Amino acid sequence: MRTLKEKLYQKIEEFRPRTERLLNEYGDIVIDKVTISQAIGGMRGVKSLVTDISYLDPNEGIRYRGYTLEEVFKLLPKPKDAEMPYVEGLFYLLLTGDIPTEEEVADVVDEFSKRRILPRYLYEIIDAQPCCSHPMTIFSTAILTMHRESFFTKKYYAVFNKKDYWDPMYEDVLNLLAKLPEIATYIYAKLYRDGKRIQSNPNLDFGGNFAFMMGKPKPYDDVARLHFILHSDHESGNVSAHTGHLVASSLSDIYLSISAMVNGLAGPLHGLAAQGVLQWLHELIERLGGEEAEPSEDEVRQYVWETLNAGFLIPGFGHAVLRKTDPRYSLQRNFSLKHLKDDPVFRYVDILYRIVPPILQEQGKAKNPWPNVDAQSGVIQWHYGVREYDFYTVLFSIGRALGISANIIWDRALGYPLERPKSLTTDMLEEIAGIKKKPLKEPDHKKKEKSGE
Ligand code: NMX
Ligand code: MLT
Repeated sequence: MRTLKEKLYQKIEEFRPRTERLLNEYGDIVIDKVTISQAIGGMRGVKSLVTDISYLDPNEGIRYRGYTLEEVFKLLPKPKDAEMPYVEGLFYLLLTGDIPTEEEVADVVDEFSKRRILPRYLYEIIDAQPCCSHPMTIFSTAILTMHRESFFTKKYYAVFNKKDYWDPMYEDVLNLLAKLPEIATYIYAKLYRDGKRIQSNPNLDFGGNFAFMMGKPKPYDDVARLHFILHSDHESGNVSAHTGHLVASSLSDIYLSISAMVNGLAGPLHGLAAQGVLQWLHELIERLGGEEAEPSEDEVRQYVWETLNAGFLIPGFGHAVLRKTDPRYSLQRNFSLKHLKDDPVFRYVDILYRIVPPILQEQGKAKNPWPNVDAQSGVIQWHYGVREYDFYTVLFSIGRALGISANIIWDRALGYPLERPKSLTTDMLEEIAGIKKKPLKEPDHKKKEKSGE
């Protein structure tokens, strides 16, 4: 059996000529045009990034390496007695495009297990964070601090062949990913469990070990696997993926890049919405009489309108690309219907699922009125006793790091250059729009004549 790294090397060698040919023979072919509203409006829809790891169709949702999420969950190998597949198998798929065998997954499980131990200074860094720091800040800081461990950075300064950049990047990625569950659960123990940490179990897989360190019995191992796999990638244009890729494009190492990715995810319009949903839900539940109350749809409807009329967003709804219910939402909803149908908070989520889209349509602002991934993820965590919703985006980050790291290894393998788009001024846009004339520049010889030189 070839290891993941050997398989990846072969894939990279096979793939390189495709990128080289496109660049050398078809580099001038136009793929898109850019309008003024796109330039001002967050580059929505501008086709200017390349990734082969996932693709987001507005009406179908995400595919990883060409597979729909349903296929991914069906085809990837699962641990014994588990409902959800190995996270390690997902990482194998993202990196190579192949569904791994049981044996190939076992090899990656072993690789992660060997690399999971944290350097001592990380505990000190986490312990030294000031009171009330948000877990995302601590998570990002911890990852950033490990920059000193980077093989990529050390090798870069020892001068090596650009074609080999992916190799130390791969080593850094595996070292970092293996440690993320350890870092996250230590932060969780420190912030919410008086520092009472549960040591990891080296015999468990990524999801199983995470559940073990969180102190959660089955089926939380499957909850963790489902969560990490669902959040791993969403093509390249979202803030976290784009940030990770952008920072790595300056040949920053994986620690610098993933720390930056975490910071992008920590905004309320992006991953922090997972926390925002539960916060808002609890305000709603309190207002309507608590978890045991039987809320009417009309009462919930009124609350949604009040939120909108006060100028706030409905967290967990809308999307910059999707134009239908996020399939990641649907998969989590199916899991909830199976495992937590009678959970009082899920009952509210279920009502919102029905009533929010027509309200957003009636309001007429959001281009996509349907729920996104964040509208469902928190309630599952809440049900299994992870009730500190500040922590939810850390879980999102662990998943997202898998996809972005895979992308960054391929960025280095294909020699993607420094990212550097061009900016314009508002004057220039007005000139392009024809509403302002280009000021006539006085020729230099005229200026000299006037000044008598
Ligand atoms: N509630 C109220 N208004 C909304 C919502 C919503 N859920 N979604 C969009 N709008 C508004 C939006 O604020 C904008 O208003 P204005 O013209 O006054 O600025 C208008 O509708 C048009 O926005 P869109 O073009 O539909 O959305 P955009 O692509 O700019 O943003 C989101 C996409 C996801 C940022 C936006 O839908 C949103 O803020 N949703 C709530 C936050 C959320 O759930 N974020 C998580 C996204 C998924 N993730 O994990 O990253
Ligand atoms: C994501 O998973 O990154 C979000 O759905 C946001 C996006 O894709 O724009």
